[in-house]
Amino acid sequence: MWYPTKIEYSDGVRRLQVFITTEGVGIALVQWLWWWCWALRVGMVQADSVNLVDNGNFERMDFVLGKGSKGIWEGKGMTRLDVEAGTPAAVGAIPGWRVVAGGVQVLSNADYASASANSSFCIHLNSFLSGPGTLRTMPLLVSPHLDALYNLTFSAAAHPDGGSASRSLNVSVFRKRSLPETKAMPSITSSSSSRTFIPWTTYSLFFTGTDQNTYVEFASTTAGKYGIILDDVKISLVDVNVNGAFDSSSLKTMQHSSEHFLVLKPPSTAISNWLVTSNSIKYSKSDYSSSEDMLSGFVDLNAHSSGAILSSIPSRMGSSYELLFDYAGNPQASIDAFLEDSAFLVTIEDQAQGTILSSEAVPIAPSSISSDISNITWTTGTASFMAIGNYTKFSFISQIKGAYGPLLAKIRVYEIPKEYST
Ligand SMILES: [Ca+2]
Repeated sequence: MWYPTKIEYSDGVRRLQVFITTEGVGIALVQWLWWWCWALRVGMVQADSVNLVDNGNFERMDFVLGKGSKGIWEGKGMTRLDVEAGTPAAVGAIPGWRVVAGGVQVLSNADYASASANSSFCIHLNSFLSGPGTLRTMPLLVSPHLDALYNLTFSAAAHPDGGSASRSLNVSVFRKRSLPETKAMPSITSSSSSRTFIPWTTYSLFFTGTDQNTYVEFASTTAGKYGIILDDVKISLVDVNVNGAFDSSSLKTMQHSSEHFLVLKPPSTAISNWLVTSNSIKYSKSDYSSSEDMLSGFVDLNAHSSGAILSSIPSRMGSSYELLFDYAGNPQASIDAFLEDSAFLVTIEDQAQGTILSSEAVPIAPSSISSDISNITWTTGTASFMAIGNYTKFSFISQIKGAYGPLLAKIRVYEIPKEYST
């Protein structure tokens, strides 16, 4: 069951929307709403796997709670820490966040059931000393791309220990050189006094990027000692590519060779949504250092010689898209291999007609290639195109000879919406 509630905020150009789910079904329902919402737009989407909010799940803390702990800011009662604005703890106790008004509390799951099973901490947006508090992210890890759509999700619930029956919260998105967008979230009703069965709700909002520094703020608007508890804050690019991070595959176990990769030959579709089209490539999911998201996989376009991979996305005729891809040279390759003008080609074509929409030769400077395979420096490349059909395919084709070639990771495609209405 879900509330078909859609609340729109608009400043004329940018628009923020919220979809509300009931408790319990959380992520699955958001996912479902997500597909439902997007079915009207482009048919098939998947959120980017990278969270742009540093420490969005509040699991990294710069103190220790617990009996006998000796952290810098030791928690009162040992399982709770009050963090007040204007104190050193406000900018240090919760990495990636700062308390900019009032006070908040870090709560341990030793006392309070968290929003997800593997969570140890959540945040109470009120403190006993200051009442309502305001918690703000540091600038997002990557500035959201111009006109690309982003999804902000978070879990919230009423603090179970006491307080008013109805709790409220404002969520704001701040972008440099733009007016902030603030959304008053629908009130949360206190329905449980149990610390072990907290009815968490997952919220989902959308905003568009501006290529500028961006941060997000959660401000309690609930008076008193008890307000809303918050966890699992995530911001992801709305990505129309499927499995661009290469993190889904049919390979049940990664049986690595001594060189830490699997060789895939045409017509392998072992990496979900990707087809190996030429020669052979190498795939790794855990070794080397992947781009941004350590859980993602990556490929080396060369296994024995220059290989190629292909993927396809649903597209809308006349819509513009941006393709982003992270690349690097394999440190094990001979430097001479990368002296060519082009390390690999990125070719985008309409699937039905075969019309080339974009073709780009990407060089990799030998000086940019890391010497250490555990610390690869990635570069983000871009290609843009306008779709002319319902499906658009794109290929990455190595131009390097030999057994080590261009590495690819984190391939994302986003539509540049003309209008954000659904
Ligand atoms: Ca957490």
